[in-house]
Amino acid sequence: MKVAVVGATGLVGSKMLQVLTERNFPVTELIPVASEKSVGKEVTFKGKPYKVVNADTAISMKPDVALFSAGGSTSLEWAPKFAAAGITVIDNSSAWRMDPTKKLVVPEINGKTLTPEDKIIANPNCSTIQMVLVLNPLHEQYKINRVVVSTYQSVTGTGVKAVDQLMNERKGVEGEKAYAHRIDLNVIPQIDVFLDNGYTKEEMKMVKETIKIMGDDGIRVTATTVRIPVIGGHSESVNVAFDNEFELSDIRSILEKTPGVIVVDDPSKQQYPMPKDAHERDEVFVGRIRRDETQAKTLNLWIVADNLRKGAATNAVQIAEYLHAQKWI
Ligand code: 11C
Repeated sequence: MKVAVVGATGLVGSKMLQVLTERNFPVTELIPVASEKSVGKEVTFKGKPYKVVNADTAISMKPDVALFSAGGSTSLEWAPKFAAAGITVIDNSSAWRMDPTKKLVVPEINGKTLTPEDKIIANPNCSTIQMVLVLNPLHEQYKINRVVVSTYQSVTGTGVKAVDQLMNERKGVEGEKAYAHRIDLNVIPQIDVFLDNGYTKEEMKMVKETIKIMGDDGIRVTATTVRIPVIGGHSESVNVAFDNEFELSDIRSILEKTPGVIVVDDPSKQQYPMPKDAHERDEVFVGRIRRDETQAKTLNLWIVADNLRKGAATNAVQIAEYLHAQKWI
């Protein structure tokens, strides 16, 4: 299969190449695509060098599928052109997520809603993916009515410039800044831009994407998203109110049986999920499972995942795997 990766030189794009290799996706030819300033550079995939091309050239090379991670404006401009040429696009930007004509997919939850007619498929935001993977099986059993989430997000969610800012600050070296504030030895309660309602765009992504993926607008979500000086993954403190009563032991066993989720929850051994352990793993880790003692039918959870993997590249490749298994690509 010919696979184009649009934004191949970015953090998520490089992770897509790594995940395609690790999962043995049947790539016969890789088409790395990037902005004009990277055209002609080489990208190594499975030990072979591939020249970076621009989007026009990529379309003329007729890939079967294109994984996009080059930002919203590139997706808005180019995804329809790829789709019009018959190429299925799996888009990691926010450009198409809330478009009612496009599916927003976490394969384990709503992969089955896909059809061969879906030519632009949206990959959700990283902080949403890891939360819904854990919440969905609990919603099916107990019906969630409200979620209060606070995130602790890795600088890798911003990109290479933010990782450089953190490392430069740590070494005391001057350099380019990705954030308006110092990030090392600090916490920034702002991810993406502020909207008119006082929430950030990242917070509202968690609200709206959760409802769309889980297919239930009765789930009310309120979020505070925070950047912390960490690299391995995003962490989330999640308070979940259900319509129905639950037993903690049942919650644990539902989560233990959920594909892609690993329960790490042994307070007696100080075991709980942490970004350093989730780093470079495809699974979503959940722990600190306990009742909210202030309110009936309410649960507290701590959820951690590598935002570049299940939060981005792995989820996109899993969508491609699903399409391939259906023989649609
Ligand atoms: C962050 N969640 O950690 C963002 C990055 O809509 O795909 C991903 C943004 C998106 O900064």
